[in-house]
Amino acid sequence: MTHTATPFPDGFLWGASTAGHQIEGNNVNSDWWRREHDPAAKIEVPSLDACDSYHRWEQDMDLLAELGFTDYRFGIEWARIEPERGFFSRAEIAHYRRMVDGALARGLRPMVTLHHFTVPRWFEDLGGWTADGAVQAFTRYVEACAPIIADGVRHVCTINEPNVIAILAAGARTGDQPWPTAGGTVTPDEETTHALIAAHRAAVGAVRTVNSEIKVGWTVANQVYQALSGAEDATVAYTHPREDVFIEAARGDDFIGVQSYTRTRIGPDGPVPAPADAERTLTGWEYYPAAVGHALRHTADVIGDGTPLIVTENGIATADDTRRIDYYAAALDQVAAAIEDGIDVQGYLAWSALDNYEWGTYKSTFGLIAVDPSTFERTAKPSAVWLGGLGRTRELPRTAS
Ligand code: IFM
Repeated sequence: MTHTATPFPDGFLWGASTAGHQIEGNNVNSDWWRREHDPAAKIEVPSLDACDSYHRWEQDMDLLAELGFTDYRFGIEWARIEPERGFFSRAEIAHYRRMVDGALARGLRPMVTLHHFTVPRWFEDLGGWTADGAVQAFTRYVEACAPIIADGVRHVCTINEPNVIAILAAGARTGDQPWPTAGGTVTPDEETTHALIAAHRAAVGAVRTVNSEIKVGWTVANQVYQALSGAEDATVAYTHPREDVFIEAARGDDFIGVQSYTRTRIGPDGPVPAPADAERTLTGWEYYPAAVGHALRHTADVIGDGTPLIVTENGIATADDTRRIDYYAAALDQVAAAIEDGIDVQGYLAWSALDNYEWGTYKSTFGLIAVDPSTFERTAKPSAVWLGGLGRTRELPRTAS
């Protein structure tokens, strides 16, 4: 499809996403930091300094704004804000408030994620999401974040990829599959699923109490489950606990975040590998930029109540930046087509702003901006210039092959 005029409506969010633990460095009080240093967890490399964005967030925001992006999604770390149960750090709250003000000063609209996979060690020690009082603990943390989000923050994401969290919880119990790469077969832990839904609902209420103008929602990982012939019913059954139950739980929110990277084909017995000749990215996933279009349509279908959608993550891990541009061009074509078909898509935020810590490795480079691991020097890649430039024109320059 060729798009001549801009398909993107006024106010459309154009940005890049990050997560605290993946870029800040030294998130020492978190469960992930502990796991990274536990030999039994068999994590390839620890995050250590990551991109040192805890200290260099101004450079990151300068770059994104200069490139043409108008929106920046970043996470705040519960483990920093509440280092011990019930003790809240005013200094860390002030730190994240400075980030919000810093984004606004640069013309970047901040989208804040309250929880992106990492929890304080004390929360894990209490038993995590399924422990008594977990939902209340999360809600108290959200309430403590009021000074960060009360003014100037348009969008708040409560919990990132709850479906992945529930899959990881199930995997941790069985010792299975440390990371739910596309094609993984672990069924999300049901108790964790219920706890996360309750935590989300409570957090939505808490955020609305802070400021009823904030748009609040959560961000769901979409694996784009595609039925092979004869496996239609099996695919519906497979998809529901892994994805749809989390989309349904977003009904009535102000938006739902849609996050997709690749597809997963389902046969009568479950996931089948990508075709042998498929191009694969650095994560091993099939190169499949059409994923975002499928994810948007599936989400709109399942939620069914017209809740606005925002692409809160989409991207590719590759060392070939030309291929990254191809991926984004083809993906944006899909986003434009969904909008033209009447789906209410209100923004597109690429994953990720920076080459960052991909949960155990630095090899899977998703970034628009390269980060030198020793000096932390940032270098915008051609894809960043290209995608940021679209933030100014809002016109798709070409249709990718
Ligand atoms: O890096 C992750 C992110 O933390 C959550 N969504 C998927 C990304 C790529 O794997």
